Formats: sequence, C-alpha cells, structure tokens
Amino acid sequence: MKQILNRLHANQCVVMGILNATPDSFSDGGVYNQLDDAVARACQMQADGADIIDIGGESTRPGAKAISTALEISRVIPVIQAIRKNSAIPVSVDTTKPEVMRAAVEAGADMVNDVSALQAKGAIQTCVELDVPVCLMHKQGKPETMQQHPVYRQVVAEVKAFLLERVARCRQAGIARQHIILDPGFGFGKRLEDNLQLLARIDELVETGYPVLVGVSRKSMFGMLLDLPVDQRMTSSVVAAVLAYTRGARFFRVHDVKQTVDALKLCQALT
Ligand code: 8Y7
Repeated sequence: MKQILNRLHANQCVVMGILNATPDSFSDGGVYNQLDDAVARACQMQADGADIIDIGGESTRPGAKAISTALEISRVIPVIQAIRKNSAIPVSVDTTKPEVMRAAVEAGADMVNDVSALQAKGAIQTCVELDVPVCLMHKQGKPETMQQHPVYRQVVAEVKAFLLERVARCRQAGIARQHIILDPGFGFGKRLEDNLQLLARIDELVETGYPVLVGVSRKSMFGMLLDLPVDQRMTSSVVAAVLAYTRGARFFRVHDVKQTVDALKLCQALT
C-alpha cells in the first residue's frame, strides 16, 4: 500500500480494479460470487496491471437497498481472506460501516473506500485507529433514492465544499493528510449534466492537493449521453479516464483494467 501512496504523491497513476461480492452487481452480474472465481478475477486484474482491488459487498447502484452488517461481512471477508492467501496485491474495502472496515482490515485489507465519506457514526474514529488510507466520496442522498431528484445550484463548488468539510473533520480526528483521497462520486445523486461538469472540471478538485479518484467505469452517464447499454461502455469509460488524467486525476476505479492501464501508460509517456 505504501507504494500506491508513493505513486499518487509522485503524480503517477493508480488503477483500482473492481471486484463485486454482491449477488446483484450490475456489471458483473453476480458471476464472480464464488470464492475461486473472485480470486481468479483478482489475479487476472493484477496481471492486467491493476495496483489495488476494490471489494464491496453492499451494492450502491441506484435503487439498491441497504443490507445488514452481518450479511455484508459474510460476503466480503471470505473474499478478502482468499485474495490475501493467493496474492500480495493491495485490497481496498468498499463499505460505509465501521464494523466492516475493521473486520476487513483485520482480514488483510489495506484501504477503506467509503461512498459516504465516513459519515456513519464511528467511521472516522475507526479509520483513525485502523490507520489506513481512505477514499472520501461525495454522494447526494442514499443509493435507494439518490437518482430520483438530484439538485445542485453549483455542483462542482458544492461537491468540493462537502469534501473539504469531510477532510477537515478527518484531519481533526487524527487521520493523516497522506491517507486522504477525494472522489466526486460520479452517478451518486447526480444528473448527466452534473456528471459532465464534474468530469470537465475535475481539476478544481485536484487543486485541493489531495489525490483524486475517478470512478466512471461503465456508468449510466455514458448510457444516457451515448445511448449505450452497460456492456458497450468500455470505450467511453477509458476515454473519460484519459480526460480526467489530463485534468490531473491519477486514481481510477475501473472494470476494464487492461484497457485503462494501456491508455494511462500512453498518457504518462507524454508527460
Ligand atoms: C464508485 C465507488 C461505486 C465511485 C468510489 C459503480 C463503490 C457503482 N462507484 N467508489 N463505488 N467511487 N470511490 O458503478 O465512483 O461501480 S459502485
């Protein structure tokens, strides 16, 4: 994990491969639920150039319902343990629950990816104690209802202000500055126009000095803009990653690891 932070702070790219441990994950269709398949998929992503694997057990797609802590732990922990046993690749846990964060790090996870920016009770303190890097993501509303009626007056300014407020709380509580990563949360309570502005102006988040993670892979913003089903969004996802790169983003959460890694290698070769 140290290597990843060093890369980010040296302005180099980091690619996070997505591994869903949910029965209803919209892109992978629950195909990788079996442990062996999860390990195989993680190893394939590592071979394709992923720097870290993100494992989530609670779907955060629009309309998804929250699940219990026990169910989430039962989905995520065996996958983390299995990857730990078979590979040295760093692992991040995609969760909003402090109990899951703790169990995951105890099982060998190296980083916390929280789509609610550590707003759950006890989440900040847990991350202080775990002393691992955290990705703070913006969202408006809850996954179950967030796409029903998102509203912003100035989306970029509002997202940035929210994230900086979360940073202030984290820093006050004792989370190290080098452990903080920011993410505007594409698709999380955002209209197409909001997502496009956030992507076009991602440099305004980069200006904060914190590494910025971009998660646009296969998202519905491409479906809406280009009228494409989820299995045909790879090109737009990779191009969006490249555009975000040109505006200063260096951390990318993706399904299509090889394609994204190749594109980013080209970007890095030109800078
Ligand atoms: C994001 C994410 C998802 C994202 C971060 C999907 C868990 C939906 N999206 N985490 N998670 N950023 N940090 O389409 O954009 O992958 S789930």
